Amino acid sequence: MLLSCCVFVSLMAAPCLTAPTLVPAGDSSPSTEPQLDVKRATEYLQRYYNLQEEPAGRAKRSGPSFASKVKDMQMFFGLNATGVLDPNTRETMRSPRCGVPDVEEYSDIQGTRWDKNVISYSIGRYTRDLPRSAVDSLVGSALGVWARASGLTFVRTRNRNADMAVEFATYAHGDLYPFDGPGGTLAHAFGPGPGAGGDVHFDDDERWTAGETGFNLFVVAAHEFGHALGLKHSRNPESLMFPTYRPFRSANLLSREDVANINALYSPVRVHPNYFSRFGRSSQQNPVPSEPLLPQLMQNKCAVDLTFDAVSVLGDATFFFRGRYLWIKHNEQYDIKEGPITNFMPKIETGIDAAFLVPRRSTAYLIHESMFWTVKGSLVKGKPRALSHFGFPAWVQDVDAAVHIVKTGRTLFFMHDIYWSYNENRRVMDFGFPKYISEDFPGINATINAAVYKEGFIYFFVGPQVLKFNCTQKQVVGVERANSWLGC
Ligand SMILES: *[C@@H]1O[C@H](CO)[C@@H](O)[C@H](O)[C@H]1NC(C)=O
Ligand SMILES: *[C@@H]1O[C@H](CO)[C@@H](O)[C@H](O)[C@H]1NC(C)=O
Ligand SMILES: *[C@@H]1O[C@H](CO)[C@@H](O)[C@H](O)[C@H]1NC(C)=O
Ligand SMILES: [Ca+2]
Ligand SMILES: [Zn+2]
Ligand SMILES: [Zn+2]
Repeated sequence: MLLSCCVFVSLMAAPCLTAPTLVPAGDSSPSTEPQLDVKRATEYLQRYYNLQEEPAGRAKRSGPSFASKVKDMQMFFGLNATGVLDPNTRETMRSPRCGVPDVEEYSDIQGTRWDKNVISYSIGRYTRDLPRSAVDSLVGSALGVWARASGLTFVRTRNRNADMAVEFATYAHGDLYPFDGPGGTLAHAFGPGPGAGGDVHFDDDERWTAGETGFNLFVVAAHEFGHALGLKHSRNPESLMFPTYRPFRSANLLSREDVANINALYSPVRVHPNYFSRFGRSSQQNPVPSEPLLPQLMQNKCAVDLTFDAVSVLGDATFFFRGRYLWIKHNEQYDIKEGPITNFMPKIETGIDAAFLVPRRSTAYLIHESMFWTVKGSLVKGKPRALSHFGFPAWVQDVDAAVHIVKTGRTLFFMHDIYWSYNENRRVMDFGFPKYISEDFPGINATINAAVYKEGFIYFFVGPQVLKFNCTQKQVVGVERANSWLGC
């Protein structure tokens, strides 16, 4: 596992902590350097510049390889490549920085990336420096920096097997890279991969803050997540991926170089959706035929395995969509109207994947792939609009189901095993989404075809079944056949 340790390390301890050696200004001769500086410089170069340990018993640490590694380091930081520990070099070595090496052996991992665009993360052990909610929010914001630049989507999970497990730890903490107490290494991260891959560790001996004192968790986390996504250190001091810690950055954090590098790994424009849900691909119970069912084809609403694509209340009736066919059941009447969708809504010549009603606006929304129609009463208004209107990442080009929860003013959009929450009052996606469906709706563990909210319950149409879900109890409280809703 490759450690992308972005430890903002000052190998020389931060000045306020210890100042064991006064470095004589202007002294740049290796033979007169204080021993402590040489020792620390050696550790620094071993850690970040692949300086090999000298054979045991050799006291001098100033062979040609030492000098050439000093030069490597000086070139990385844009210093004069003198090969000696001049004051600028020592000062740079003292700067808090990321623990991930600057040179690699890493060249062979160039291009290491996640082979998916939905990446899960978990937050394990927290720090006591900040309230948990603040840690959650700063970590979420740090991921948002990369989500905006890359089109990647990050989903929080309580599962320990998350792709990127975040935790705070001190000294030895179960990997080969023990932390070093206050100062020095601030955090480190592993590049994409199974197991420890993608994991991010913060040194809890640092003082983590949300502001300008101590170390700003948002900034350090954003840098570490860069490594967890596969990025290496940059020589550009303007870049977030520069190895040393700098608290003040522009609002966006990312330099043009950072954006170019993440885009080189993950195309920001969706070309092929590459989403593998935890349900597995076989759980798609109702694949939409590429050439939809013939509209004129009568459907047997009482077939045992009948499934729906979308179900929504519209006005005083409930609409059931399947392919290009529609059943309409009036709340107060026994008879059911049915026929091709175009019979009722001439503008809609496709199937409907998801539908929801916002009663406050007396408006329903009918979604087909990446477009949606707005329906008032039973009248389709204007032209279809892009699903991205709701604030989805670019790769989301369809949803499985949607439901509006009157009580909270939220619309939930379900896709495979994740869901988003949209605030209809503020008309923005809620922070912290998407989330895994199974974590908030235990018992719903297969692709949701359709969902309806009625009298405090969400009814999930999953294949030929309807699961009645009590949101307070957070559990399925009943199961019925989907077409029992059509009186079968
Ligand atoms: C590099 O060396 C030149 C000449 O010795 C000096 O003027 C300059 O300040 C040095 N630059 C750095 C970054 O140390
Ligand atoms: C869903 O969960 C139930 C009970 O937890 C289980 O019996 C069923 O096999 C699961 N279905 C899938 C598709 O995982
Ligand atoms: C859901 O369950 C809770 C707790 O059992 C109960 O108080 C509540 O009435 C149920 N919700 C609905 C809408 O019935
Ligand atoms: Ca440290
Ligand atoms: Zn780093
Ligand atoms: Zn670690």
